[in-house]
Amino acid sequence: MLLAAGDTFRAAAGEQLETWAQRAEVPIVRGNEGGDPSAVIFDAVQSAAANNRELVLGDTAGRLQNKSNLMEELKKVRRVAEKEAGTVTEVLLVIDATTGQNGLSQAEQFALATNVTGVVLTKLDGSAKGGIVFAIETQLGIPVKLVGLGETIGDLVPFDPEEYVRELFAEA
Ligand SMILES: Nc1nc2c(ncn2[C@@H]2O[C@H](COP(=O)(O)OP(=O)(O)OP(=O)(O)O)[C@@H](O)[C@H]2O)c(=O)[nH]1
Ligand SMILES: [Mg+2]
Repeated sequence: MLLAAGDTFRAAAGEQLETWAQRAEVPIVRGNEGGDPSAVIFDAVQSAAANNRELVLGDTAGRLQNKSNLMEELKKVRRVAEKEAGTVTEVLLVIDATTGQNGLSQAEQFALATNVTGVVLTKLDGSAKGGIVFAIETQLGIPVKLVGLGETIGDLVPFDPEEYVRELFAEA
């Protein structure tokens, strides 16, 4: 595995991912702040291929789904990832549990742009329950794959639908 710091937009994003790379003991490829995220992903795929690393996990900057230039940028990331040795196997959309109904249109637009294969539902450790994922799964057919239950490395875990539903109906 290798991390690719494709969020070149937010100043601290590369730094943050660097910390996660150290925690996970995996290499990271970073680019210049404000640079083309696709270039970072391209370099990361090259580096992975050269060093026999099977998986590249690329981060991208958060964006609004109605900013068409930013959605084009995301499409380009996907195209460039597949240019040479790379194959895109998963495109994960991170949604936090406090997201309301606009999460559906968000997911729809991201799915159109990049063919999202799964949702990561974060912040389920808070009071929000993330009910928006029902609409995303039934209307768009995008499954939840991982959930976030906190801020440490062990807190991102595979989604367990039965446990989720049990928690949903548990008394507060
Ligand atoms: N409690 C809790 N905190 C979380 C969870 N997931 C992420 N966070 C925290 O939320 C904050 C924002 O996380 P980021 O990963 O920077 O969020 P992001 O979606 O990448 O944001 P942008 O890159 O700005 O789009 C950080 O302090 C994380 O540690 C979670 O599941 N539970
Ligand atoms: Mg981020």
